[in-house]
Amino acid sequence: MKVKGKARAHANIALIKYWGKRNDELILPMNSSLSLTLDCFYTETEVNFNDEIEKDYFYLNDNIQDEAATKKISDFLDLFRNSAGVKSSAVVKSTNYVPTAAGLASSASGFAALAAAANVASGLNLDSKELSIYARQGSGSATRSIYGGFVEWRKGISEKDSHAIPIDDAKWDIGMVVVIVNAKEKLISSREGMKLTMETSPFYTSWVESAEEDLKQIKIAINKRDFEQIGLIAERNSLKMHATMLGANPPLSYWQPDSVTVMKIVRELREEGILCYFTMDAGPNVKILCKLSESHIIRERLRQIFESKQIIVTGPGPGVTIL
Ligand code: 2P0
Repeated sequence: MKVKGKARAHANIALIKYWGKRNDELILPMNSSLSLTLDCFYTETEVNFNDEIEKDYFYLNDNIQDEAATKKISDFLDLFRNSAGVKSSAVVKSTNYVPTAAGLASSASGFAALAAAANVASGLNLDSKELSIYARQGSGSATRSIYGGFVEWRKGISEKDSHAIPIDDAKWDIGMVVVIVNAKEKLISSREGMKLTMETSPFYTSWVESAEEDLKQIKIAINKRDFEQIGLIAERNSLKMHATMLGANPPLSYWQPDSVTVMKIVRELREEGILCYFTMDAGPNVKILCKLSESHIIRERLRQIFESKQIIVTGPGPGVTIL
C-alpha cells in the first residue's frame, strides 16, 4: 500500500447555486447545481499516513493548524481510513494557491485536493464519480471540483448517487473576471447562512424549484454553446439566491456597496455590446462571466474604480490532478 498521496484541485464558481442541505451530515443538497472550474485558484495537498505518530497533524500554507481545524480534516480522513482499513494517523500539508488577498480561499478546492490525495495514500483508488461522493462529505461545493470545465452536481436520491458529472470541458472562449471587493473573512459562513435561509425564508421553496428549472435551461444553453443564454441564466440564478437570503429572519445579505457598483458596470458594458454577466456567492466579491477574448475590456473599465490587484482574470480550469 502506498502511504503517501499528493493532488491538486481547482476552485469552482457555481452558475446555478447550491444553497441548502436536505441532510447536514451527509451533505445532500436540496437542489442540483452547476459550476465552472477555474484555472487560477487551486489547492495542493499531500497526505502522508505514518504508523509512528499518535494523531493527525494539519499544516495549511506551512502553518500548523489548531485542534478545531485539524478535527475537520481528521473526520474527513476517517471516511478513507474506514473504507480502506487504514489505522495510521496522517500528516496533511496543504497549500492554497490563491492570489494574495483574493478572499477566495475555497473549501471546494481544499476538500477536493484532500480527497484525491487521501484516495492515493489510502490505496482506495476510487474512480472520479466515487471521489466526488467522498469530497461532497467534506464540503458540498468540493463535489464539483473533481472535474474541470462545466460540472453538474446531481442532488441524487440517496447518499450514493449525489455526485458530480462533467458537462463540457469549457475549452472555448470563456473566462471569469473576479473582482475582490473585500478580502476579509465573511461574518456568516455559507454553512450557517444556508441553514438560516432554509429554515426561515418564505421564498425558499420557490428558490429550489426555480434552481432546478434554471439548471435544465443552462444545460441546453451549454450544449448549444449559447454564451448569452448561459450568462443571463447564471446572473438571474445568483440574484434569486440572494433574494431568498434577504427573506430570511434575520435577513442575510453578503453584498457591499462596491458589489453593486460592479453589477452596474457589468450592465453598462452589456449595453455597449460586451457579453458579460455577474454572479455572487456567500461574500461581497463579484465574479464576471465573460469571453476570455474580451476580458481586457472589462478589466480596463473596472480599473477606473478598482485597483489592479483587486481584479483577477482566469480561464476555465481542469479537474483534480495527482502529483
Ligand atoms: C455554491 N456556495 O454552489 C454555493 C453558492 C456559496 C454560494 O457551495 O456547508 O462551502 O461545506 O457544503 O460548499 C459554499 O458552501 O458549504 C457554496 P458546505 P460550501 O458554490
